[in-house]
Amino acid sequence: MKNSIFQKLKNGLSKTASAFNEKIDNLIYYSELDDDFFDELEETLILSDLGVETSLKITDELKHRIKDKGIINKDKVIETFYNILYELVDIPDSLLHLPTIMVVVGVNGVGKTTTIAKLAKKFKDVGMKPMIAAADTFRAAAVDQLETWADRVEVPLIKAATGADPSSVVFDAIHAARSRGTDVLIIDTAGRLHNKVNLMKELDKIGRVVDREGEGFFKHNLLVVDATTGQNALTQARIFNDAIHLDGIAMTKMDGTSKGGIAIAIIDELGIPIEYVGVGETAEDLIDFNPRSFIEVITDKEDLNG
Ligand SMILES: Nc1nc2c(ncn2[C@@H]2O[C@H](COP(=O)(O)OP(=O)(O)O)[C@@H](O)[C@H]2O)c(=O)[nH]1
Ligand SMILES: [Mg+2]
Repeated sequence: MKNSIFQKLKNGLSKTASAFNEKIDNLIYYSELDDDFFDELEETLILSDLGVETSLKITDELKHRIKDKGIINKDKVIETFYNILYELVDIPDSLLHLPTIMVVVGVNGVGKTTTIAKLAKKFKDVGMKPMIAAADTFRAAAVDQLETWADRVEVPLIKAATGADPSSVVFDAIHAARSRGTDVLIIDTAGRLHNKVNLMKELDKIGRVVDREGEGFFKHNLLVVDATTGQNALTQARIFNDAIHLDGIAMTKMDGTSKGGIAIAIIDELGIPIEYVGVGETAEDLIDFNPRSFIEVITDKEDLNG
Protein backbone atom coordinates (compact mmCIF):
# COMPACT_ATOMS: atom_id res chain seq x y z
CA MET A 1 0.00 0.00 0.00
CA LYS A 2 2.55 2.58 -1.08
CA ASN A 3 0.06 5.27 -2.04
CA SER A 4 0.00 8.89 -0.98
CA ILE A 5 -2.08 8.27 2.14
CA PHE A 6 0.43 5.73 3.35
CA GLN A 7 3.20 8.22 2.66
CA LYS A 8 1.34 10.89 4.59
CA LEU A 9 0.91 8.53 7.53
CA LYS A 10 4.58 7.69 7.30
CA ASN A 11 5.58 11.35 7.42
CA GLY A 12 3.09 12.06 10.19
CA LEU A 13 4.33 9.20 12.32
CA SER A 14 8.02 9.57 11.58
CA LYS A 15 8.95 10.72 15.08
CA THR A 16 7.09 7.88 16.75
CA ALA A 17 8.48 5.39 14.25
CA SER A 18 12.11 6.35 14.57
CA ALA A 19 11.89 6.37 18.36
CA PHE A 20 10.23 2.97 18.37
CA ASN A 21 11.59 0.56 15.80
CA GLU A 22 15.25 1.36 16.31
CA LYS A 23 15.04 0.68 20.03
CA ILE A 24 13.07 -2.53 19.57
CA ASP A 25 15.12 -3.90 16.69
CA ASN A 26 18.41 -3.19 18.47
CA LEU A 27 17.18 -4.75 21.66
CA ILE A 28 16.04 -7.93 19.95
CA TYR A 29 19.08 -8.30 17.70
CA TYR A 30 21.69 -7.74 20.39
CA SER A 31 20.20 -9.66 23.32
CA GLU A 32 20.08 -13.18 24.55
CA LEU A 33 16.41 -14.11 24.84
CA ASP A 34 16.62 -14.48 28.60
CA ASP A 35 14.70 -12.96 31.50
CA ASP A 36 16.76 -9.76 31.34
CA PHE A 37 15.75 -9.33 27.74
CA PHE A 38 12.06 -9.59 28.53
CA ASP A 39 12.44 -7.14 31.43
CA GLU A 40 14.23 -4.72 29.18
CA LEU A 41 11.64 -5.12 26.45
CA GLU A 42 8.86 -4.36 28.89
CA GLU A 43 10.69 -1.26 30.08
CA THR A 44 11.31 -0.11 26.52
CA LEU A 45 7.62 -0.47 25.70
CA ILE A 46 6.60 1.49 28.79
CA LEU A 47 9.06 4.23 27.85
CA SER A 48 7.52 4.21 24.36
CA ASP A 49 4.16 5.17 25.92
CA LEU A 50 2.45 1.81 25.51
CA GLY A 51 1.32 1.85 29.13
CA VAL A 52 2.25 -0.57 31.90
CA GLU A 53 -0.64 -2.99 31.40
CA THR A 54 -0.25 -3.29 27.64
CA SER A 55 3.55 -3.51 27.81
CA LEU A 56 3.34 -6.40 30.23
CA LYS A 57 0.76 -8.16 28.11
CA ILE A 58 2.88 -7.86 24.96
CA THR A 59 6.01 -9.06 26.70
CA ASP A 60 4.26 -12.07 28.24
CA GLU A 61 2.67 -12.99 24.94
CA LEU A 62 6.02 -12.80 23.13
CA LYS A 63 7.63 -14.98 25.79
CA HIS A 64 4.91 -17.62 25.34
CA ARG A 65 5.01 -17.67 21.57
CA ILE A 66 8.79 -17.88 21.46
CA LYS A 67 8.76 -20.73 23.91
CA ASP A 68 5.83 -22.61 22.37
CA LYS A 69 7.21 -22.44 18.85
CA GLY A 70 10.87 -22.72 19.84
CA ILE A 71 11.70 -19.53 17.95
CA ILE A 72 15.36 -18.53 18.09
CA ASN A 73 15.85 -16.76 14.77
CA LYS A 74 15.94 -13.02 15.49
CA ASP A 75 14.01 -12.02 12.36
CA LYS A 76 11.28 -14.42 13.47
CA VAL A 77 11.30 -12.92 16.96
CA ILE A 78 10.81 -9.46 15.52
CA GLU A 79 8.08 -10.67 13.20
CA THR A 80 6.32 -12.40 16.09
CA PHE A 81 6.59 -9.27 18.20
CA TYR A 82 5.11 -7.05 15.51
CA ASN A 83 2.31 -9.50 14.82
CA ILE A 84 1.37 -9.31 18.50
CA LEU A 85 1.18 -5.51 18.22
CA TYR A 86 -0.93 -5.75 15.12
CA GLU A 87 -3.36 -8.20 16.73
CA LEU A 88 -3.73 -5.81 19.68
CA VAL A 89 -4.76 -2.82 17.59
CA ASP A 90 -6.83 -4.74 15.06
CA ILE A 91 -10.21 -4.25 16.72
CA PRO A 92 -13.49 -3.70 14.82
CA ASP A 93 -14.24 -0.20 13.50
CA SER A 94 -17.41 1.54 14.46
CA LEU A 95 -18.81 2.14 11.01
CA LEU A 96 -20.25 5.52 10.21
CA HIS A 97 -23.88 5.01 9.20
CA LEU A 98 -25.71 7.90 7.51
CA PRO A 99 -27.25 10.17 8.39
CA THR A 100 -25.24 10.68 11.56
CA ILE A 101 -25.02 13.12 14.41
CA MET A 102 -21.41 13.17 15.49
CA VAL A 103 -20.77 14.69 18.91
CA VAL A 104 -17.12 15.66 19.26
CA VAL A 105 -15.79 15.80 22.82
CA GLY A 106 -12.44 16.30 24.50
CA VAL A 107 -10.58 18.73 26.74
CA ASN A 108 -9.50 22.18 25.56
CA GLY A 109 -6.56 22.43 23.24
CA VAL A 110 -6.49 18.83 22.03
CA GLY A 111 -7.60 19.84 18.54
CA LYS A 112 -11.38 19.38 18.55
CA THR A 113 -12.22 22.39 16.42
CA THR A 114 -9.47 21.71 13.92
CA THR A 115 -10.45 18.04 13.67
CA ILE A 116 -14.08 19.01 13.07
CA ALA A 117 -13.03 21.20 10.16
CA LYS A 118 -10.88 18.38 8.76
CA LEU A 119 -13.74 15.90 9.10
CA ALA A 120 -16.21 18.27 7.47
CA LYS A 121 -13.87 18.73 4.53
CA LYS A 122 -13.23 15.01 4.27
CA PHE A 123 -16.94 14.17 4.23
CA LYS A 124 -17.63 16.92 1.71
CA ASP A 125 -14.83 15.73 -0.56
CA VAL A 126 -16.43 12.29 -0.88
CA GLY A 127 -19.79 13.80 -1.77
CA MET A 128 -21.54 13.83 1.59
CA LYS A 129 -23.39 16.82 3.00
CA PRO A 130 -21.81 17.79 6.32
CA MET A 131 -22.97 20.53 8.68
CA ILE A 132 -21.21 21.91 11.75
CA ALA A 133 -22.81 23.06 15.01
CA ALA A 134 -21.02 25.41 17.40
CA ALA A 135 -22.10 24.09 20.77
CA ASP A 136 -18.95 25.29 22.53
CA THR A 137 -20.73 28.50 23.45
CA PHE A 138 -18.68 29.34 26.50
CA ARG A 139 -15.98 31.32 24.76
CA ALA A 140 -16.67 33.81 21.97
CA ALA A 141 -13.35 32.85 20.41
CA ALA A 142 -14.43 29.22 20.10
CA VAL A 143 -17.41 30.07 17.91
CA ASP A 144 -15.38 32.53 15.82
CA GLN A 145 -12.64 29.97 15.27
CA LEU A 146 -15.13 27.33 14.18
CA GLU A 147 -16.83 29.82 11.87
CA THR A 148 -13.53 30.71 10.22
CA TRP A 149 -12.92 27.01 9.59
CA ALA A 150 -16.47 26.42 8.32
CA ASP A 151 -16.03 29.27 5.83
CA ARG A 152 -12.66 27.94 4.74
CA VAL A 153 -13.92 24.41 4.06
CA GLU A 154 -17.26 25.79 2.80
CA VAL A 155 -19.51 23.83 5.10
CA PRO A 156 -22.67 25.32 6.71
CA LEU A 157 -22.46 26.25 10.38
CA ILE A 158 -25.21 26.57 12.97
CA LYS A 159 -24.37 28.86 15.87
CA ALA A 160 -25.91 31.00 18.57
CA ALA A 161 -24.69 33.93 20.61
CA THR A 162 -21.87 33.35 23.09
CA GLY A 163 -23.27 32.13 26.40
CA ALA A 164 -26.32 30.52 24.79
CA ASP A 165 -27.34 27.12 26.09
CA PRO A 166 -25.31 24.53 24.13
CA SER A 167 -28.31 22.21 24.08
CA SER A 168 -30.40 24.82 22.30
CA VAL A 169 -27.73 25.10 19.59
CA VAL A 170 -27.81 21.32 19.26
CA PHE A 171 -31.60 21.40 19.07
CA ASP A 172 -31.55 24.02 16.30
CA ALA A 173 -28.78 22.25 14.43
CA ILE A 174 -30.55 18.89 14.40
CA HIS A 175 -33.70 20.46 13.00
CA ALA A 176 -31.70 22.39 10.40
CA ALA A 177 -29.82 19.21 9.48
CA ARG A 178 -33.03 17.30 9.00
CA SER A 179 -34.66 19.93 6.85
CA ARG A 180 -31.56 20.35 4.69
CA GLY A 181 -30.89 16.65 4.20
CA THR A 182 -27.55 16.74 5.99
CA ASP A 183 -25.58 13.47 6.05
CA VAL A 184 -23.28 14.23 8.98
CA LEU A 185 -24.00 16.86 11.60
CA ILE A 186 -20.76 17.46 13.50
CA ILE A 187 -21.19 19.07 16.91
CA ASP A 188 -18.35 20.98 18.60
CA THR A 189 -18.59 20.93 22.39
CA ALA A 190 -16.88 22.77 25.22
CA GLY A 191 -13.74 21.16 26.61
CA ARG A 192 -13.77 22.82 29.95
CA LEU A 193 -16.47 24.05 32.28
CA HIS A 194 -15.98 24.99 35.91
CA ASN A 195 -15.12 21.40 36.70
CA LYS A 196 -15.29 17.87 35.39
CA VAL A 197 -18.71 17.17 36.90
CA ASN A 198 -20.18 20.19 35.11
CA LEU A 199 -18.56 19.21 31.85
CA MET A 200 -19.90 15.67 31.97
CA LYS A 201 -23.35 16.98 32.96
CA GLU A 202 -23.35 19.28 29.95
CA LEU A 203 -22.29 16.45 27.64
CA ASP A 204 -24.98 14.27 29.13
CA LYS A 205 -27.55 16.97 28.46
CA ILE A 206 -26.37 17.33 24.86
CA GLY A 207 -26.59 13.56 24.52
CA ARG A 208 -30.19 13.61 25.70
CA VAL A 209 -31.14 16.32 23.20
CA VAL A 210 -29.46 14.30 20.44
CA ASP A 211 -31.42 11.20 21.48
CA ARG A 212 -34.71 13.04 21.80
CA GLU A 213 -34.54 15.20 18.69
CA GLY A 214 -32.35 13.07 16.49
CA GLU A 215 -34.87 10.52 15.35
CA GLY A 216 -33.77 8.99 12.07
CA PHE A 217 -30.11 9.85 12.68
CA PHE A 218 -27.41 7.47 13.86
CA LYS A 219 -25.33 8.72 16.79
CA HIS A 220 -21.56 8.75 16.94
CA ASN A 221 -19.56 10.08 19.89
CA LEU A 222 -16.00 10.92 18.94
CA LEU A 223 -13.35 11.72 21.54
CA VAL A 224 -10.38 13.84 20.50
CA VAL A 225 -7.07 13.33 22.32
CA ASP A 226 -3.68 14.91 21.77
CA ALA A 227 -0.90 12.36 21.16
CA THR A 228 1.79 14.73 22.41
CA THR A 229 0.38 14.39 25.93
CA GLY A 230 1.22 10.67 26.03
CA GLN A 231 -0.20 9.06 29.15
CA ASN A 232 -2.59 11.99 29.66
CA ALA A 233 -4.35 11.01 26.47
CA LEU A 234 -5.00 7.58 27.96
CA THR A 235 -6.21 9.12 31.22
CA GLN A 236 -8.58 11.45 29.38
CA ALA A 237 -9.92 8.62 27.26
CA ARG A 238 -10.61 6.64 30.41
CA ILE A 239 -12.43 9.55 32.10
CA PHE A 240 -14.63 10.33 29.10
CA ASN A 241 -15.29 6.64 28.48
CA ASP A 242 -16.53 6.26 32.06
CA ALA A 243 -18.88 9.23 31.69
CA ILE A 244 -20.32 8.84 28.20
CA HIS A 245 -20.43 6.16 25.53
CA LEU A 246 -17.57 6.61 23.03
CA ASP A 247 -17.74 5.20 19.51
CA GLY A 248 -14.28 6.24 18.47
CA ILE A 249 -11.25 8.38 19.02
CA ALA A 250 -9.39 10.90 16.90
CA MET A 251 -5.76 11.22 17.90
CA THR A 252 -4.26 14.56 16.92
CA LYS A 253 -0.76 16.02 16.61
CA MET A 254 0.90 12.74 15.71
CA ASP A 255 3.19 14.81 13.49
CA GLY A 256 4.78 16.55 16.45
CA THR A 257 5.48 13.69 18.80
CA SER A 258 7.33 10.46 19.40
CA LYS A 259 4.61 9.38 21.83
CA GLY A 260 2.30 7.84 19.21
CA GLY A 261 2.63 4.47 20.91
CA ILE A 262 -0.05 5.68 23.29
CA ALA A 263 -2.54 4.75 20.54
CA ILE A 264 -1.76 1.08 21.19
CA ALA A 265 -2.36 1.47 24.94
CA ILE A 266 -5.69 3.24 24.39
CA ILE A 267 -7.00 0.63 21.98
CA ASP A 268 -5.83 -2.26 24.14
CA GLU A 269 -6.89 -0.93 27.54
CA LEU A 270 -10.20 0.66 26.57
CA GLY A 271 -11.20 -1.28 23.47
CA ILE A 272 -12.24 1.90 21.68
CA PRO A 273 -11.23 2.13 18.03
CA ILE A 274 -9.00 4.97 16.92
CA GLU A 275 -10.69 6.22 13.80
CA TYR A 276 -8.67 9.21 12.72
CA VAL A 277 -5.16 10.49 13.11
CA GLY A 278 -4.26 14.18 12.87
CA VAL A 279 -0.90 14.85 11.24
CA GLY A 280 -0.81 18.63 10.83
CA GLU A 281 -2.67 21.90 11.06
CA THR A 282 -4.31 22.16 7.64
CA ALA A 283 -7.71 20.83 6.64
CA GLU A 284 -6.10 17.98 4.68
CA ASP A 285 -4.05 16.67 7.58
CA LEU A 286 -6.38 13.95 8.80
CA ILE A 287 -5.94 10.27 8.01
CA ASP A 288 -8.26 7.34 8.56
CA PHE A 289 -6.66 5.07 11.11
CA ASN A 290 -5.82 1.67 9.71
CA PRO A 291 -4.36 -0.83 12.20
CA ARG A 292 -2.08 -2.60 9.75
CA SER A 293 -0.70 0.59 8.23
CA PHE A 294 -0.16 2.04 11.68
CA ILE A 295 1.90 -0.91 12.86
CA GLU A 296 3.76 -1.15 9.55
CA VAL A 297 4.73 2.49 9.81
CA ILE A 298 5.82 2.62 13.44
CA THR A 299 7.78 -0.64 13.09
CA ASP A 300 9.13 0.31 9.68
CA LYS A 301 8.17 -3.14 8.40
CA GLU A 302 5.96 -3.12 5.36
CA ASP A 303 5.96 -6.85 4.92
CA LEU A 304 4.38 -8.24 8.06
CA ASN A 305 2.86 -11.66 7.76
CA GLY A 306 -0.57 -11.71 9.23
N1 LIG B 1 0.67 19.80 14.49
C1 LIG B 1 -0.64 19.62 14.68
N2 LIG B 1 -1.36 20.57 15.29
C2 LIG B 1 -2.69 20.37 15.47
C3 LIG B 1 -3.32 19.18 15.03
N3 LIG B 1 -4.63 19.27 15.35
C4 LIG B 1 -4.81 20.47 15.97
N4 LIG B 1 -3.63 21.15 16.05
C5 LIG B 1 -3.37 22.46 16.67
O1 LIG B 1 -3.71 22.41 18.04
C6 LIG B 1 -4.18 23.67 18.50
C7 LIG B 1 -5.50 23.54 19.23
O2 LIG B 1 -6.49 23.12 18.31
P1 LIG B 1 -8.05 23.40 18.50
O3 LIG B 1 -8.74 22.74 17.36
O4 LIG B 1 -8.32 24.84 18.70
O5 LIG B 1 -8.34 22.61 19.86
P2 LIG B 1 -9.66 22.55 20.74
O6 LIG B 1 -9.45 23.49 21.89
O7 LIG B 1 -9.75 21.14 21.21
O8 LIG B 1 -10.81 22.94 19.89
C8 LIG B 1 -4.25 24.55 17.25
O9 LIG B 1 -3.10 25.37 17.19
C9 LIG B 1 -4.25 23.55 16.09
O10 LIG B 1 -3.71 24.07 14.91
C10 LIG B 1 -2.52 18.16 14.39
O11 LIG B 1 -2.97 17.08 13.98
N5 LIG B 1 -1.19 18.45 14.24
MG1 LIG C 1 -12.33 24.31 20.17
